[in-house]
Amino acid sequence: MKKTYLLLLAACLYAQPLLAADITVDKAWVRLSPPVADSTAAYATIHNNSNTAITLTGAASNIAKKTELHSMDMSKGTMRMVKLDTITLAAHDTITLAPGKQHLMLMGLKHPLHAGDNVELRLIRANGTAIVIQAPVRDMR
Ligand SMILES: [Cu+2]
Repeated sequence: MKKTYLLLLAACLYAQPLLAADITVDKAWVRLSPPVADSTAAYATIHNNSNTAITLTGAASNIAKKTELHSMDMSKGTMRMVKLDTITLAAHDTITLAPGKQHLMLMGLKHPLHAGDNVELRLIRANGTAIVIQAPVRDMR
């Protein structure tokens, strides 16, 4: 019993740098696109755990030639995608990248995706550092 507790404690201590990260990302996933499509979107929930605002200035992925921050905009009755230069998370803010909302746009896919693949996504911060995420490909049809 005591041994288990100590192991758990060790695991917690080991994990602390991760927990202390100012940005954490969960529920990341990439939409499975039709084989003919050369772009797709990725979604995630991003938490700012810090006391200061954090600005994301871009994104990247190893499977796409270009990855952009996008939002959806309704104008003249038409929904269209708009490229965002930045996404800012206020202190202790959480933003949800989701279908029909803000998302990461993966353009120029280097190879067709398959459900269950793991895709590496990088969120680039204004200070030049990147948050690296692994996101599974999901078939939402
Ligand atoms: Cu888009």
